[in-house]
Amino acid sequence: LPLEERLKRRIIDGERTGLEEDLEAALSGKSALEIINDILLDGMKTVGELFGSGQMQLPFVLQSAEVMKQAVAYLEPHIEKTDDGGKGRIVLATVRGDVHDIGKNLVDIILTNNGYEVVNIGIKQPISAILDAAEDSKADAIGMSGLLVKSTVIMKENLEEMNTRGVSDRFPVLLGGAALTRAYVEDDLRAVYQGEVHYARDAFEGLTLMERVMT
Ligand code: B1M
Repeated sequence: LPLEERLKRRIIDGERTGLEEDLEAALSGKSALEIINDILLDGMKTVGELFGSGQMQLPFVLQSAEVMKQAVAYLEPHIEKTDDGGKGRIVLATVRGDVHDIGKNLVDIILTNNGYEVVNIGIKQPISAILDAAEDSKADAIGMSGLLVKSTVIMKENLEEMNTRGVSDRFPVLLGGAALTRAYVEDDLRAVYQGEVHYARDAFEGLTLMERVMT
């Protein structure tokens, strides 16, 4: 198989032998971010389709996710960094009940490499833990990720809880994850939240939004 197809296949098959050699070879023609976006994420998309249609079982999805994480970890030092640190601080979490963290961790990498401080508190985080982290770190914004349909409901509940606690004017919120839609965030959730809430389709839009929130 040609290199790009082979890399995509490694994600789909959860095959890590020879992964680093292929990534190294790919780096001579593409940037690390291009490899992630154009090849690896395409592989994860196929995994999602195969799983969704019943052609792939969960343990294999997990293997694919592990190879994806390994590939991103290998590429991370090759991702372009800016020198200007301290542009702002964001708490990032995957919401309560949801374990998906590959997208959230990509957002972490992109923001960190572009001068933001990211307090990444992990997966399955209830709103109380997210708010504790935001208070403790004096965050400028809160980012929530979630891939399950039920996570979109939890995000709504979280925003309502933030209204109730009276912190909505202090914490602009960025939301992302495969089950969300722009319309749901910009129509439904904006009607709920008393502060600023934005939808990020991908990690790069997350960066653009963080830049906007900080100005
Ligand atoms: Co799960 N899973 N999974 N899964 N999984 C999905 C989400 C699913 C759509 C698959 C499917 O059916 N086709 C489906 C959800 C269906 C639904 O809710 N209606 C599903 C399911 C059902 C489940 C389980 C319930 C399965 C089960 O147990 N029977 C279970 C849930 C467990 C739980 O959460 N409680 C489960 C478990 C798992 C694994 C553990 C095996 C594994 C996750 C491993 C891990 O993350 N450490 C896994 C995986 C890998 C997937 C798919 C195949 C791939 C997800 C992924 O990593 N994509 C996924 C299929 C899909 O998404 N279509 C699926 C790559 C990643 C980079 O994309 O996270 O979307 P994503 O991030 C994007 C953007 O969304 C955005 O930026 C990224 C790109 O730049 N973004 C943000 C994300 N967060 C952001 C935050 C921001 C800004 C942008 O600012 C804050």
